[in-house]
Amino acid sequence: MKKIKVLAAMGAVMAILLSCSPSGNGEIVPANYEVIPLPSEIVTSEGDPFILSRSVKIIIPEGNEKMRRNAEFLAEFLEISTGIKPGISTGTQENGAIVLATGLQHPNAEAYEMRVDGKSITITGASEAAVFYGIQTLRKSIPADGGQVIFQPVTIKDEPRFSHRGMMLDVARHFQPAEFVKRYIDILALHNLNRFHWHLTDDQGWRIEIKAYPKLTEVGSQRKHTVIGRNSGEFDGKPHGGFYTQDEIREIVQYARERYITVIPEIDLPGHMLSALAAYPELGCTGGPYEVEATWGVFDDVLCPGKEETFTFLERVLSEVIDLFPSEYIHIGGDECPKVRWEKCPHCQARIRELKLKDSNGHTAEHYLQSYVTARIEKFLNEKGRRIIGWDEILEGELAPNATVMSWRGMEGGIQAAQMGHDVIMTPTAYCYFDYYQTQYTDEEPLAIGGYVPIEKVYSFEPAPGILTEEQKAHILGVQANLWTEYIETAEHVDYMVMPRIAALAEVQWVEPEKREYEAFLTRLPRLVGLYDKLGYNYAKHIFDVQANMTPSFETNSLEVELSTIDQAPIYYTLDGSAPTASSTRYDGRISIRENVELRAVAIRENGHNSRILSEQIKASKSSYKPVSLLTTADPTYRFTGEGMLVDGLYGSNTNYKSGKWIGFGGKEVVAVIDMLEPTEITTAEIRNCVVTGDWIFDASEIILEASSDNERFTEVKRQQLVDTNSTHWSDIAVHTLSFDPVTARYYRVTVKPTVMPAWHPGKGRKAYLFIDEIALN
Ligand code: NAG
Repeated sequence: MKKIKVLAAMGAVMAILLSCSPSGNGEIVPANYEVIPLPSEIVTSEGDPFILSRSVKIIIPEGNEKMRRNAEFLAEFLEISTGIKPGISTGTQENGAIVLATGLQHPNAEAYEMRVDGKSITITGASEAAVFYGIQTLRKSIPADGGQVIFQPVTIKDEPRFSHRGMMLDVARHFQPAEFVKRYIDILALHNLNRFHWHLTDDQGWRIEIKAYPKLTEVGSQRKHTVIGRNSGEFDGKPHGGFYTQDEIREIVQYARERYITVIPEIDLPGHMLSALAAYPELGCTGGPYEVEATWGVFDDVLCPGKEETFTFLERVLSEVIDLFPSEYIHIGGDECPKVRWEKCPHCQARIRELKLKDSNGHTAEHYLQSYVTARIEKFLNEKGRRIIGWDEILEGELAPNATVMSWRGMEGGIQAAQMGHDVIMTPTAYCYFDYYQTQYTDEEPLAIGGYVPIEKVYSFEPAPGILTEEQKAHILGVQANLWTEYIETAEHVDYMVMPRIAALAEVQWVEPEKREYEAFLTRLPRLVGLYDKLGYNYAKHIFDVQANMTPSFETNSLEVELSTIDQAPIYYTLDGSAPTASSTRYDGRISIRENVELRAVAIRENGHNSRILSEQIKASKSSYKPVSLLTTADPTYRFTGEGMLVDGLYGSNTNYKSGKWIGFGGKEVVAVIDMLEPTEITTAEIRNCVVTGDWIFDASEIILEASSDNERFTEVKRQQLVDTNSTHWSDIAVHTLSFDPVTARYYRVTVKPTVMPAWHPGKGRKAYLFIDEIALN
């Protein structure tokens, strides 16, 4: 691909430009075709550029409504960015026109070509949808802040990698009005997404009008209040509710369709159904009473599949759903359905006997009962010409014959389903959960569910893992990200969680992996961000922050710190905790740290868009930056950068155990040996555990410190037993300091043992996870 060159012909066209410049300032701004998502092929050439003048027209084929709408979109987009609103006409090509056409012969219906020469811009698509993507490319190639745009001659050939390019929105936890949903669809369209997964029902609210069951919205769409924070036990005292009428839904489906986005509705069943149970308690195993849930989590009361009326209910609801949504796919949820009620329910047990369901292959009869529900609903929908998507729990028991699996708890479900010949949509939490934090500095963030999915992580996602054969990979229909809204109430907050991570998602969905390069993506991003500004979107600004790459070096025995910004803005820093300013030390290479310091850094920009201040407290101990080896292995998901994290002098500041500061071990002891390089006297050992018992992460049960001069024979220095006296869930950072008479040795071995989970906990009798951030010997 050739880089765009500054045109030699620029001077020659200057005079014409000045006369037709909309802003009158005559500033010439060349279009840049390297937009997000990056087109497959961009070949620029020499020659006269195309000049966007006030007289420009958009020409479309006659009698094609979709193409007329495409032209209207283009006219509107051009007006937003340049102030020029082209007229639209049908017929043959004229000089100075933008020509939109279908008829491109291409196996991919979403493929388009865009050609620019001195006379015209032509976008030819394999379908109207494809033309729309060409329009988006054209629109995004124009700088958002106006000026006189000139287009260098180019031939762009472009097609998406995946056919399912989705984004989910949960309107159950927090309802959003129809206008909001349309705005969300606009954001998807800007990024070339083509599937809007609409999570319409959940424990905390039923949001879709169903004529056959009016109480679903009368009762199920309203909750009396909402818990404050993360299930604090205190409530806000404000009723919350809302739903979409069928007319509104039709309008939204049409709005999305005009933007070539298919709306996939989700009715989450048989779990996450408390809002429906509150309205129709007879559909639950116990008969209720139930309430629309006001806290977050997974709840034991679910639909009763022992009763035939549950199926009548589901079929009637789904019949109305399919009348409203033309999508071939209907999402039927299937996630997080506890089986405790079914185990005790006479109706469910009778159904289990009737169907001769048995515990087998590691699944209980009740898991097979959920498979029965899924298969029965699938059959119902298949007969109506529709197909189902379910969360990866539908693999537990027996997978319904034609189901598509949405893999969220990792990639494994998706891999397994693809290997079984089923279609898959990848949406693993570690890359695709946009309700997770996007920075490690969570103290300054709006409250989120936890987790850590920075934009770089999203960008690094490869949805078709190498262990699949080519044939199996063909079952990966695509990728989507999910926005669950337990902690997200406003449009501004939605914007903030979605953008710019959706830009990274868009490239994962559209661009072939060999063309995906994070550094290059970052150079494209500021121009898209310019458009966000223009459109009034409240995107997250972390990308403009100072990035710190901090690695303990066992060669220099120091913490090597590298600072950077995406736009190479100058960075200034201090090490004494004072606020950095333009008169502080300017960063010009790596910083080596061996002592206790507070690093603070800021990027200063001419346009005033300075970064937020990065602050890192570095607490060096005698063991910091000394070679450490782990004799047990960390959990692959929570290993992050590995054993060096134990001696990097960096501490997790809160109980967000996915922040990359904590290293996690699954139900096994941690054994680490630190080589102090020379005999070193110590009198204390401090070990910190992150505890979140709700996530099966407990404090240690025992810590043992041993010393050795040869790394072979160790003698015990200190052993400390820890007893957890809590009888309910808790989360905190537990700090353990072992003190002892001075001991001198070169090698120290630290063993941290996990707890066996207590009787009050669902994981009782099993060994808990252990998370540690540092071993400090002093
Ligand atoms: C999961 C739940 C969802 C919740 C979300 C928060 C799925 C399929 N299920 O526990 O209801 O809102 O995580 O990240 O994601």
